[in-house]
Amino acid sequence: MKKISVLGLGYIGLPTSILAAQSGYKVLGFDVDQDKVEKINNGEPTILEPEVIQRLYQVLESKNFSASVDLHPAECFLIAVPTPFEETKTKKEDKKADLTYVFSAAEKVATVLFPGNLVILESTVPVGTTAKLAKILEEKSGLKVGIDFFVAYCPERVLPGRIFQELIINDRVIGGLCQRSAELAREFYSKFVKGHLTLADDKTAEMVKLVENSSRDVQIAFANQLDAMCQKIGINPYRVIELANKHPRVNILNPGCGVGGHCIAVDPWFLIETFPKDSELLKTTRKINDNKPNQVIKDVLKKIDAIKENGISKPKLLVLGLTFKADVDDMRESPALKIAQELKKKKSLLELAVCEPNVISDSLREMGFANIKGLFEGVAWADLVLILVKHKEFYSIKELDLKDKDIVDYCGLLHELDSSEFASYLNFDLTLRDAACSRSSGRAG
Ligand code: SAJ
Repeated sequence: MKKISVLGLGYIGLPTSILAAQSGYKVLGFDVDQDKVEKINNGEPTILEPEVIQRLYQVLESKNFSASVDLHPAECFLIAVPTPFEETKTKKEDKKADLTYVFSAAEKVATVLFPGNLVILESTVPVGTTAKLAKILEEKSGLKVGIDFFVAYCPERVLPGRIFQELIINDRVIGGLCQRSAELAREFYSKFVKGHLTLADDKTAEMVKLVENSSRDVQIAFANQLDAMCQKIGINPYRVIELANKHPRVNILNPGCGVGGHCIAVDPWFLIETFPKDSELLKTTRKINDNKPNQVIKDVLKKIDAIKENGISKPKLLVLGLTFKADVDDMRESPALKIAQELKKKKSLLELAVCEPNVISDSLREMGFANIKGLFEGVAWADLVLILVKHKEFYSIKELDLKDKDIVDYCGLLHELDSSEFASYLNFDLTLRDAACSRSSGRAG
């Protein structure tokens, strides 16, 4: 295999194209977006990710990679297009995968499919989609899968912010429609993946991807419920988790302000769609995690009321972090953003400022955040500090004078800063613990 075509030049397709090109393949990246294609060919990456600029420049220079809005024949086609929810479905329980992009990519590939070709699907999809994709390829090309051409499913597992590293080192599962399909896909990936490549069937690989993200969702929901329980009795949930995790077979995740991004909050729905009767736990999980931002808003408004009772007529609220998780610039589906936007509407109750070091101020202003502050200036200004995302920049909050500030921490930053011997002692000393709770709504530890 020498000539590869990658369909969809987004967060997965572009870095995968670049790595494949760096490992010696001739890669043609295909995308329907002319503007994106032009930018990429000019060396301007359309995703924000460490290493992408240098690597893109290198593969354009070596002429191993170029992007196009036309698809040409190749030996291997890799499909990495988005699979959002169907737009028409409005009811929460009705969320279904929209496979339009996957199937139109298959139709496109069928027009240039030749005997001996391999087609790999990487997009996250409901179980059974790879087989449907193979059917479309057969119908539109007149060729036979497993005889004339080969089809495999190989889900990605990368974390934004570490995409290149993880594309190289992570183990992967390859689900072939037949043994030969899986083996050919392994041959393709083995040129640039150092992690172990395990072969399976297509349905198993599809299930593995959905189960990975769903299990994380369930675990976060458990942490979020545990958080609610601890708040009710005034103990520190992060401390409880830290201590419980000292058990050799316990590994509880962290409570947060909600679950954002395009994966964890989406993929469980693809299982619910296929297995409506066997997914009670997943439905409950989605409900708990989706409701967490509302819970945060309620808590903050209570805190605002308490501050008002102490004589400040319009408390100043500083929100730390707006992205969907720490140290990324991605605000799509961000619970922190949702919380800040809702609180911004409460103009008669509070004055709001935001601090988000990963996003340029112009973008924040476009979203309607007029009051943008740096960490030091913002903390000095605020009566109440709401920590929603654990960005590395926020760790320097420890250098600031917080004694007259109210702080509500929804990501465990203060607990991390405080996990000294003294903080551990707090949990055994009720007087000290209560003092800590009154300063930080029981969250600082
Ligand atoms: N979160 C918590 N508590 C935690 C961990 C995460 O509240 O203990 C929240 C985050 O703040 C964020 C959301 O969950 O809002 C999701 O963040 P994440 O870091 O768990 O995951 P993603 O969406 O960035 O990436 C996930 C990863 N999947 C798993 O860890 C099982 C990644 O490996 C996948 O490649 C990616 O989904 C994907 O593309 O499917």
